[in-house]
Amino acid sequence: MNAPVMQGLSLNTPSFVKNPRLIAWVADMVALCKPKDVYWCDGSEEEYQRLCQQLVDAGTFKKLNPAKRPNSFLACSDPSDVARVEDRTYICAEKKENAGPTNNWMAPAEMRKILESGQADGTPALFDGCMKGRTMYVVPFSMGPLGSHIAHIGIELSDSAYVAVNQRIMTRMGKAVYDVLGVDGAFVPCVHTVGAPLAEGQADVKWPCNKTKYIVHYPETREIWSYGSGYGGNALLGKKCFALRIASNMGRAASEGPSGSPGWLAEHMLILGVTNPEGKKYHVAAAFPSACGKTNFSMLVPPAGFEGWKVTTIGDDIAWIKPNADGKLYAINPEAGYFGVAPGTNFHTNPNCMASLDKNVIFTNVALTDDGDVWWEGMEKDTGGMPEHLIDWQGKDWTPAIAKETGAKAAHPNARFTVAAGNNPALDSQWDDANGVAIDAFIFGGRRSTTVPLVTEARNWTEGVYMAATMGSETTAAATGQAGIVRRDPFAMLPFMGYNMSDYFQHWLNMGDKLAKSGAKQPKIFTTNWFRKGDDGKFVWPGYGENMRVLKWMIDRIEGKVTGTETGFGVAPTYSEINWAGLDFSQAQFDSVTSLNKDDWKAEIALHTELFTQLAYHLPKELEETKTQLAQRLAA
Ligand code: SAT
Ligand code: MN
Repeated sequence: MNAPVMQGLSLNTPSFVKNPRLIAWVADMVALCKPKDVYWCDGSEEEYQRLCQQLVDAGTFKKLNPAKRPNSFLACSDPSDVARVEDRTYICAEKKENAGPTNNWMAPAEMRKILESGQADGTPALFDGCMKGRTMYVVPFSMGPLGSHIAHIGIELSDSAYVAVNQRIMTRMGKAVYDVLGVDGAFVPCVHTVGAPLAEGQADVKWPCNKTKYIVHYPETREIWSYGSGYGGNALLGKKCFALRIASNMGRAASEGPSGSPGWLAEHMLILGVTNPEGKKYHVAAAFPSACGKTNFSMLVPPAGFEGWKVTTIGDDIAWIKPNADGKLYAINPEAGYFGVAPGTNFHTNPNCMASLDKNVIFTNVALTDDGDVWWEGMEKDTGGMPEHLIDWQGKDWTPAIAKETGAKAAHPNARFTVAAGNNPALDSQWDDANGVAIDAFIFGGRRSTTVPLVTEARNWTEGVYMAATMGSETTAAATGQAGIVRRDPFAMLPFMGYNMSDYFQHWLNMGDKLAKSGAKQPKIFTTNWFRKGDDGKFVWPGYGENMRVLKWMIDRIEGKVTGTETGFGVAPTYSEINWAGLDFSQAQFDSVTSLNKDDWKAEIALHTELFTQLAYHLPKELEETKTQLAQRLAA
């Protein structure tokens, strides 16, 4: 194939790229972004090593001591670029109402002027020349097993080698994607720039980025444009941008044609397998907001008292879920790796995760030990003490004395690891199954220090959708902004919803209807809250592996072994229905995490009303009705 030549720059299109639409798009983006060259990633190990070495030479990566952490690297970002930027994230639907009241919106034509074509007052487009002096990496990736009927392809163009190497871990990235794409296959175009063009001879910095940031989605044309950040979900565009914001649009659109198809769901959910001592296996998908323990739950090690039980990981962050011909919902993990929160992870909270991190890892914004290894807050629980000296994530000296005096954290609270799923000792044998796994139950869990009980089961699908829709959660360090503020986070999707939230609730209700009509057993829907605090301000529920006790109660409900007890807010376990073997947890403690306080619930329902007022456009009437019933029950 002849390589098109743009402004004297050859695209160097490799012979394995055969898709004219892709080649034309890359040529257009080269003309706009004006990189110094174009590099087509093939996803090979040799390429990964070469790019990592390049990042080491540039000072972005530090190679960790191979005797401690083989083939692993530490990147420390610019202190201004440490988390997702929700206030800079846009859903540019043609109509504002289709982005809905929970998303930032701008008309696509206006946004295109800012990003691509320049504004009326002469302000140049942000992407015009944004990659000057840098290489444009062409990163082909599949979200989901290559060729799976549930999977989709994306191509990310990025001027960050950090993005290219992270994408190799986080997605099925490389040459084989082009075979699936073929001559006329579809892909989601994703353009990413750190927004830091280099003038001739200008020295680079370790973590280039721009204080102006735009994370932009065009749902109708299914494009992603990201400007100014190199961090996480802002830059690894397969993750939240594609697998949630764009994919949620794709899944709903699939339900709208004349085919009568129910479409599919793109959810902020882990997927786990749980096998009981008799060898019977169930699959659970669970939605919790960012940095609320999805990775830990998906890798859970059953505690003492649960001999013979096994939990295995299919995914830790995102699920694509589609009804099959048998009427059941099947889920795949569209990702191939974990981009998990490091602080708080240790051999007590998540031993499988710690084992996953012993080699082949990219760490971002953790601290460096004097012997060339990594450290983060929480590790002292494993070693029985703080290290004497570290280099913190900002490159400064850190000692316990400095920390005490200044409050300085060695690792940023949103510090992350990037690691391949294959490193996980608890990886489910079906994690890569192109058909996915049949889901038996959904869990929706917020982070609430009060009000919401440890666990309840929705009495029916609609009540489950209501519970998910009205979920509240305290904010975490995963997004910029103040942590610890309670906000409504429907389905843990608030920052990731690609269209109008109420239409999404409707899509879930429709999905439930279609499942019921097909005669299939609908998955049960549960809510959890691991985070209730006592009068002393401490968490009452021990969490982590002990969450197995709640998970087993759910399985017992599925198997009809326990009846639970009706409460104002769903069906809850009685104390005696939980297996307490190996844990000292009193009835009084149990009551304190399961009690429903009338005044708290009056205030809570008022917040649901506030949410429904905000979401009034297209709000399903079933949810209003469910609210009325719940309010009556909770007041009784
Ligand atoms: O969006 S990130 O990938 O940066 C992490 C998260 O918020 O879940
Ligand atoms: Mn997440």
